[in-house]
Amino acid sequence: MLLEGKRAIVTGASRGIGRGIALDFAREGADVAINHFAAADAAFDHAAAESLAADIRALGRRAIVIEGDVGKDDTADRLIGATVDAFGGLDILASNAGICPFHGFLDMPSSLLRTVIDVNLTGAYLVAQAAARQMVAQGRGGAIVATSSISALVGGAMQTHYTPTKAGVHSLMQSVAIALGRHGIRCNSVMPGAIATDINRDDWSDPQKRAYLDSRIPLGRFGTPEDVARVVSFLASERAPMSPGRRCWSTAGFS
Ligand code: NAD
Ligand code: RM4
Repeated sequence: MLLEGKRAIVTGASRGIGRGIALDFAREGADVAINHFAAADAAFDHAAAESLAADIRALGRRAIVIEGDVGKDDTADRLIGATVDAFGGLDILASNAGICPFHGFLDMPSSLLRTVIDVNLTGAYLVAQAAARQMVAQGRGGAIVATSSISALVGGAMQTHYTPTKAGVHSLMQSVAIALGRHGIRCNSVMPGAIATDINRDDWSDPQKRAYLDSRIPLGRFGTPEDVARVVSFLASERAPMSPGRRCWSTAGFS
């Protein structure tokens, strides 16, 4: 197992890619704190997080659920505090929470722009900072892996609020890798291509759109959360001892 005895936080873990990461961490031997937040569908999202926690416990690992919007100032400290209380420390952060409410550019409301930046970029910053403070205090190093996106490199007409946050997440990992290297904390981002989750359900649930999108992907299919999770587990593990912040991984090969 790659992560035996490690204590991890995964943000945005109730569904999609985060759920895949949390499950893979547990399969690899880690205890997992599950963060999630969905104001519009809170009960459904919470039930999904609790069922993930049950799946992780069934694998013989510890799991806790911490609901909270990563874009709010007090969430990061609460998340790290609850994890340390439950597991006795923190070794790995998978900073994965993100939203992409597709919208055109010319009529983008500034409130939507600010919400996406708050969750995707400010949230990633605050959680990485709080996690790093804990890891530095423990003095045993650690690993931070953030979910960026291939969209950070190629853009998207309906994602003008989103793609700059994903470029920012990648840049954040490059900078914190430099800031934290002296503490033995490795920081990376992954840049997934198209992964079939709730975030893009409108694309892949329409058969015509799906066929078009599949045909544009060299491997001929959307990626899965597990495709991304395996890369994140590797980067979080001691098998990636010299991987500070300069690696980009695209799982679905989007062009
Ligand atoms: P998803 O909609 O399936 O899941 C989103 C998760 O984030 C849920 O667990 C939800 O509870 C959580 N969340 C939403 N807002 C939150 C907030 N304010 N605070 C805390 N948690 C919050 O989406 P997904 O596709 O799994 O996306 C996960 C990450 O992967 C995002 O950062 C997204 O940008 C990135 N990504 C997705 C794709 C893709 O094709 N699906 C590709 C590249 C990158
Ligand atoms: C991702 C990537 C995917 C898109 C999601 C919403 O970063 O661009 O293709 O479906 O965002």
